[in-house]
Amino acid sequence: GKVNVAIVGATGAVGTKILEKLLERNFPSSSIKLLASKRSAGNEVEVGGMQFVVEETVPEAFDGVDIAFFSAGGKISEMFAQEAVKRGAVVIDNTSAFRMVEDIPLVVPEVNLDALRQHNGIIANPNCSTIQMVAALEPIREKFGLKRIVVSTYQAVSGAGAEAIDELHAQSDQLEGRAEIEGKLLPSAAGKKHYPIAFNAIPQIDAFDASGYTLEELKMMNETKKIFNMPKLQVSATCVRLPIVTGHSESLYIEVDQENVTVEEIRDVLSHAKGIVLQDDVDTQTYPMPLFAEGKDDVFVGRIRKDPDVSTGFHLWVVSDNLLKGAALNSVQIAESLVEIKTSI
Ligand code: A2P
Ligand code: 11C
Repeated sequence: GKVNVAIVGATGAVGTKILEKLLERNFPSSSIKLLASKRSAGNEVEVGGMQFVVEETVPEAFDGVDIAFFSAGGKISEMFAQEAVKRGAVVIDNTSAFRMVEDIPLVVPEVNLDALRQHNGIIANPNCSTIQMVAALEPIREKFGLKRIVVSTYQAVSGAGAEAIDELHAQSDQLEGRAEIEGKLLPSAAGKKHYPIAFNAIPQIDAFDASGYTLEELKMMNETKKIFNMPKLQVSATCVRLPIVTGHSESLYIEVDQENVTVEEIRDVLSHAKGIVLQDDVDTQTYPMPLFAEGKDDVFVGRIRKDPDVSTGFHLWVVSDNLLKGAALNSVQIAESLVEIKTSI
């Protein structure tokens, strides 16, 4: 049967991409309802020659909905996700609201598709930085085992939403008087202090925890253990915001279980993995960059090197469009998998 879909946060940076991906991939929907705040209710949206009218997110909006994508922030998910489930929808939540709840699956289809088979109506989509990292590491983990990850990220502003994109553009337009550029939103909208992002690198994404890590860093650490189902995996993250519109980059140091693994063997497993594109040839200066990953579905991997000191250690550079595989595409792939599972039983 056909599926009635709703997108909560449909006017946002990720919501817009969810609609685009549903249409582009011919998702078997019979209707798509665009939901946002009261402010946008009544606005018309045109995508792929189709007209949509945005509606306010209210409990009754979920009547008759089969799959509801949520990407309007954790608070909205907390307010409406259970409501949507009560009215018969399966929720695919792109916020951090439910990711670490024990009986809620946290899914990257290439990694842990089986986790989808048992759910109570809510499925969580991981953080964008987590998704591209686990997608790149899964083929390596499967073949050689994985003991440790140390990751540093170089994250684009679109991860912080449409307003952060506007802020980067506005600050970039002030090239001349850069000393006076004033941050209003980043690094964390809810925080007390703001710094300019144009011409800067901010080593803070989201708020700080008592441990000294930021919430973004803790998400990467905790979500990775849950997705891999490896509570003992050693993971540490440093997350940095850069003046890039779209495309998160990550420098990964990993230690595998198996001894004597070669760079060639790692390249080989990655080159055969679905959704991964190897861009690794220093002779031709071929390596992933966010500018060229924007708008693409894949996770790009390059700069693969053996650590000079640790025999099981390797370094990699991983780049992906944070709004696509990091968010909208992964959510739509979860929905496609749900439809497939349902029709196969
Ligand atoms: P709106 O455009 O009406 O404010 P982003 O992640 O790019 O910042 O987008 C946030 C998304 O969440 C937007 O679609 C925004 O809609 C939506 N949103 C914000 N507040 C609410 C709310 N109270 N109810 C429903 N959606 C909301
Ligand atoms: C960023 N990764 O780039 C964050 C945004 O947990 O879904 C995603 C927040 C989340 O700012």
